Amino acid sequence: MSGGSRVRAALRRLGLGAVLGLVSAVAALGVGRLVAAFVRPESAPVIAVGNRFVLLTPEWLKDFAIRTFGQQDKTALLAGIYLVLAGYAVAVGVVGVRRRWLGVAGVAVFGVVGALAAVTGNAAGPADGLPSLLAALAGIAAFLTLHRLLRSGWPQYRPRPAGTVDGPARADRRSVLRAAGGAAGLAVLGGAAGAVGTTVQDRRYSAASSRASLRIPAPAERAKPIPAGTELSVPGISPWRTSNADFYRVDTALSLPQVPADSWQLRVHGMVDRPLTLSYRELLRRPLVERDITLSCVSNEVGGHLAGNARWIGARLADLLREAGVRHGADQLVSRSADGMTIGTPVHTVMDGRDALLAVAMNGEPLPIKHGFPVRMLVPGLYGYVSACKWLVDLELTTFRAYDPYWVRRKWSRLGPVRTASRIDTPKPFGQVKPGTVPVAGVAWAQHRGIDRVEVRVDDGPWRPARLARTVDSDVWRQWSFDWHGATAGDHQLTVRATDGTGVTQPQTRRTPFPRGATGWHSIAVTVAG
Ligand SMILES: Nc1nc2c(c(=O)[nH]1)N[C@H]1C(S)=C(S)[C@@H](COP(=O)(O)O)O[C@H]1N2
Ligand SMILES: [Mo]
Repeated sequence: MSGGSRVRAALRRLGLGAVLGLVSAVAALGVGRLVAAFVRPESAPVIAVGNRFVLLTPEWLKDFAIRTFGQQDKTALLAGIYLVLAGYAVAVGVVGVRRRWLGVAGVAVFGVVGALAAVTGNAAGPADGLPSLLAALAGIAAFLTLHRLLRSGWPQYRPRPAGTVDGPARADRRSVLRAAGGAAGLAVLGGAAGAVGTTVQDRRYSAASSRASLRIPAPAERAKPIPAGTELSVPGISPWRTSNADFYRVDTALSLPQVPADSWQLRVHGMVDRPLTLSYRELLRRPLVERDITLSCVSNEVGGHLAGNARWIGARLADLLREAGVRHGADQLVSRSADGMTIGTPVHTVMDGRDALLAVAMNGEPLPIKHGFPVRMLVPGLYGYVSACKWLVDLELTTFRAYDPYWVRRKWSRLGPVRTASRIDTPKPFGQVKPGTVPVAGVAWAQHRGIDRVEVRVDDGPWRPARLARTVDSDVWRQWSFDWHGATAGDHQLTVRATDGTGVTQPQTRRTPFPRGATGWHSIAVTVAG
């Protein structure tokens, strides 16, 4: 064979292999999705592998993903999985063009990996392996079908008796058309299976209709009135109340747990005198309170946006625990979610009179699905990872000695009181401002201790007090503003620091979010126009 024809042969094999592999993959994934719709959405091969990946991801990689992709980290992970899968499919196809059994083995390996990921996932059962296994069978069937068509179109890939060499590499037109038609047909079939699966899954699993048909009763106790002057009108400052659309989202769920309200149950058990089970109706019949509470994430970097303030409606958690009768010695409340998350909260923070809630509404609507529908926990003053379990289904009274929840097993701190934080919202980092008086403003939070003072510093100048907005109570963040007078042309640095209600000022020392929350002052560079 000449050099040119060898390259052509290699390219042809690559092309045919890619079609063979990718079409088999589409068939497999489509069937996997379809079967998963009848088992459990989390059992679909790609979702199962993704969830497994999230569970196994070391903290540094997760940190990198959140820093690089931010709130898009899940999209990035799924895109990564699809890319790897596509590469694998092409490789299996290219090898499989010549060696059929290797192609079959390649698809089988995909099925086994998917099935293993699925059955070892959170809250998984043996049936979770089914979608991946049936997906692999469909992939193998597609592979063999297309393989036969390809071999009749391209005779050079037919098995040859030992000792013979490649015959003339002429593809006959009719067989080539048949092969192309077969590939297109199989891809369409796979895509259709996937589409039907998605539709069925939305019907069978979506909590959207349950959420849409709900009415949250008026709370027995309204939120405290918001004093005039709580919200400042400086352009560019974070709104005092964060809309549901803008509220940050942090969780490990690749596919959102779908828990219809009428099938929701909460079990309260463990170190209690009277274990109990609560339905959603029973929960709504309890006296509901409405509260403004700021929630923030331990993974928030200095100056970051993983914090928000919302108006919640919920039942008091302390009352419920009192009814169950917390036994002496129970110091950890472990909450579990429908997707198998475990979160550990110090019992005394729930019982000490603060507004620890089983929340059902957020900013005037039933909890959005991504924020934990139908019920989530909230404990003012604690980071979300030790308090704010979404899609809550189980509460167990236990001890810190007896049990390490999800994040603690990943070496995050057992206790997660929020650290005092302050952020400059305006001007924007590296922004351009006009000389003269520059409005500087932002928010500061130290939930349950409150914010007593915010100070701003220009370059290495003295700390000057910012104006503090009024506040409802210590569980919500506080807006602040500062007029920077006499801003002169050139590059400058603005720095903010806050002092909490106990008189402690934010330390300058920069610490990473891991393992107990970031510290340090938020500082931005701005240019004053000449
Ligand atoms: N089920 C479940 N609940 C969860 C989490 C999670 O991963 N799964 N993450 C927690 C973390 S780390 C935070 S900061 C808050 C974020 O709540 P939000 O997404 O409503 O802002 O949810 C908490 N509750
Ligand atoms: Mo978090």
